[in-house]
Amino acid sequence: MNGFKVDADPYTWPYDGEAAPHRTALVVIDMQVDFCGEGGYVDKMGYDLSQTSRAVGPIRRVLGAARRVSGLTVIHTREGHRPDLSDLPANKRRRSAAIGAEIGSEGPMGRILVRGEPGWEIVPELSPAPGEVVIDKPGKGSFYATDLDLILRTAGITNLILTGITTDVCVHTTMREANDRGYECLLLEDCTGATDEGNYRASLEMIKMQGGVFGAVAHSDQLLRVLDESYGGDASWAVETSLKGAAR
Ligand code: C5J
Repeated sequence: MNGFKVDADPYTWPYDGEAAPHRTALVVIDMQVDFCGEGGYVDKMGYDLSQTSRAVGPIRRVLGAARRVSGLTVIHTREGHRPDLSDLPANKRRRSAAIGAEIGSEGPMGRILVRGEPGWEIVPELSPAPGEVVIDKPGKGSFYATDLDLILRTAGITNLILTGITTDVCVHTTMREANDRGYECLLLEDCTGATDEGNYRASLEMIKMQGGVFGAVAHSDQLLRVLDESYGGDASWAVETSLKGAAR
């Protein structure tokens, strides 16, 4: 199958010409109730949920398109800790307590950031489909203390299209980790959000400096358009949905 390239900033992605679907993964980072739903961790900390939940619709459209491209891998991640909190560093616990949302404490969506609790679940709109990879991670980066790198290398994946929340924390950490490991990364700017608008904007700028120090940034419309052009009708329903209704 032919590859595709995306009109991105500061360069046409990927750097080496075309992304073949079988060498590419869409990574959806931490789209959990705890980060974008009522009663979750971010809500308990008092941040504006609309800043993170705004990514749900655009990611849904991209997921729909990606699932129709044969050979393209979809990966979801979830941040969370074991119920006995044995994988929760003391400083992380202390900081969460300081802002009134102690990890492991009871909240409206169950124990905050604990695996298996309602708040830890991925929001229903973006539920993993059967066969999609789900990575459980105790930290901010998706590579730390997980088998993500092993899974990607075993599958021969070299290109990562990143989406998810939050832009300045788990998404940026993952992009930096991936970049250092040689993965070619593209972040979809409307498929991510931070708890602070200034941090969101700064995060995008940081990626693009120095010729794309961590990779490239594009709007999801650019990707949807190119998937439609490259793979025919497979992704066209998503393009139509996006271009007609996109709330940005
Ligand atoms: C945070 C994340 N912000 N998924 N986690 O604590 O970005």
